[in-house]
Amino acid sequence: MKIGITCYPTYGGSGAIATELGMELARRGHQVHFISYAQPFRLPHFLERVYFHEVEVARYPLFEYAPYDLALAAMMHEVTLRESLDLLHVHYASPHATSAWIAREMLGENTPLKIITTLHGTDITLVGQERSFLEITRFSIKQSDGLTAVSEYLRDETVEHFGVSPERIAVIPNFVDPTLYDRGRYPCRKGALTNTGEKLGMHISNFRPVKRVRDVVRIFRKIVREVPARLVFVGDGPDRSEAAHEASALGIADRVLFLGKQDSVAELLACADLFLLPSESESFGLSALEAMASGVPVVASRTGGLPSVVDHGVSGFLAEIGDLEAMAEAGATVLQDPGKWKRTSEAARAVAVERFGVNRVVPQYEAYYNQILVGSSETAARAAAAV
Ligand code: GMT
Repeated sequence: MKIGITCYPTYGGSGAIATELGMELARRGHQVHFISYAQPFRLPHFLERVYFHEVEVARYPLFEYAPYDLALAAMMHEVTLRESLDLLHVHYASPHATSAWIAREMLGENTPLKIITTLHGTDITLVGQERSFLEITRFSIKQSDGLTAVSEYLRDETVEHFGVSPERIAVIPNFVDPTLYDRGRYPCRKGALTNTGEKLGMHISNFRPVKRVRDVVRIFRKIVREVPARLVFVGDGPDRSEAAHEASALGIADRVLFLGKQDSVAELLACADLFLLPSESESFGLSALEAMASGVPVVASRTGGLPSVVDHGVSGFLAEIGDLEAMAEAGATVLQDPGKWKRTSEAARAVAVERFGVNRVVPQYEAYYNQILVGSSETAARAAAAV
């Protein structure tokens, strides 16, 4: 198959999973064309059957806002014609589903192009529901030939707020490569991050308000009263300085390290003893899954799609949003009890491999694509579920 993939190329779960998917599809013999304004951050420079098409937006003094959506549509149209793409798979509805629709309109009936939109999170729960975006998001996702959502929670939100019938949306979860996210694979350089005998807590995100990074610091402050530990933040974003400020205000700045954006996430997770994700909302929580594959017990909010990833008390711990006491207690308890830590770590890894392993999930996308090319989104959703 010849597949075009559009995603946000920057640090974030939707871009990460879109890129991992493209690379895996190429490994399975498909030809994959990434179309975006920059090279996706997880894409290495050369891979067989993988191509990158950079969208450049013309600047003109008249434009206060350069029309990226149109430039993207024009590039989708051009690449489809030149490379004879079978389908375009766009990740995150706005504006990608709209640009894909424009490209398909431009192509006309003589060049049939199927569009699949994967809904990831705030494209449905936040951005898409803003008044100015609601109608165009509704229109664009309904125009897609296929729709997938990364969790049942997100499918239900889409049905409720956008009036799409549930049968049209296939739930295909995010996935992880357990050979890459494997704490046994990397020599642990914990000494570079902690002192002897200290546990290592970790948080990885794009530091947007929805991640509640101040809560991460507050939870850690409670944990560190009971367990000698350090906290490592990986990533960057608008609330990074808030987290740093909170650490200073709580008198634990010397125990908190900010590494900024890092490429070697799997290697860092291999050193972690605990992963904290106290988000306000999370349609899935890819970073939690990557931590679990690395055998790291996760403490997270009971929100959105997280309960479908973390089984409370078995492969991690969940508490209500903002219940810092419960999250800290769960974290401190598992760090202090080696038997419980080992059981949780092993269960987390097992769930990641068995339920969300790349070889289990990517065939669901392939089955879905095949059905979209010949049938409807309803039959495609059933085909994906049958894999
Ligand atoms: O929706 C977003 O906020 C952006 C998106 C991203 O690009 O990071 O995150 C969403 O998609 C991820 C990948 O499917 C999920 O793991 C995240 O849970 C989800 N974020 C939210 O729902 C807040």
